[in-house]
Amino acid sequence: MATYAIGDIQGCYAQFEGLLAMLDYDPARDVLWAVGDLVNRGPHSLEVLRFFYRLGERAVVVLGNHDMHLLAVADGNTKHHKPGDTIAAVLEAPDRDELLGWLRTCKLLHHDPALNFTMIHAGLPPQWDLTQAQACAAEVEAVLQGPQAHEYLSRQMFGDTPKRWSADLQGWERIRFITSCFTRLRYCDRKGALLLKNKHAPGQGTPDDHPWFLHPKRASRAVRIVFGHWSTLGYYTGENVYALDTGCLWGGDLTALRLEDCQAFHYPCPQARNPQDEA
Ligand SMILES: [Mn+2]
Repeated sequence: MATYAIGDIQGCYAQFEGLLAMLDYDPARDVLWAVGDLVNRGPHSLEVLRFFYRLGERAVVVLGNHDMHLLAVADGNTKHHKPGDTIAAVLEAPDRDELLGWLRTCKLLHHDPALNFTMIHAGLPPQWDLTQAQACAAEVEAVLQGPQAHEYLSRQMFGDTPKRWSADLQGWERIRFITSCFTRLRYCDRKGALLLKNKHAPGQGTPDDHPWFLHPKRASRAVRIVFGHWSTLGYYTGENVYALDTGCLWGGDLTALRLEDCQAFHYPCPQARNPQDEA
């Protein structure tokens, strides 16, 4: 029995199947974790969603920005629909409500004490320890599964403010800040404010761009974290984190990390998307 954390798949179902074959994955024996962004930009989001949905408790998925985007568009938030989106097959599928209903029950953070691993899609602000991160994730999960989900998905979840954590944040500002951290964060400045526009590889920005996991005052340093979202970072280990987005979509690899012994597996992928086509 093994537990494999899989990097950002983004609808690249054939490459995902290739990786599973490389792992000799057996659904009767093994458990899959996915760091989110199951869907969009790649060609086969529907197949990826169905695969994880059918695994039930043999899989753990945390939500990424593209998964949230799918939920928002499906909820009617078409003004955020982008020309490069490849989610139409999901929206038109006969089982869409089942799949999207399941996706809404996925978490923003998963913590497994026995494996000593925590999984998120993007990042944590330096001020949060694990307890704070778990509490914040639960706040957004409750909104997504509760009566305010429509207001959240249609009007409140998108936006780059507020940028700085305060325990006193309230209402939608608080929910939006938490969403930004878990689904979009790569960099913070020295004072711990989110730099959500920055997508570059480490070392290519200004000296005040701190990858969230390198922030000198990060309160979650004692926690072993697996995450995705950052294709220009590539496979990275250090500071107790494992970054698994290796740019499958862009002709890089699709990566799995076996959590029992931290062995990484990289499946080489043909390019499914040209970065120059991206807005
Ligand atoms: Mn992402």
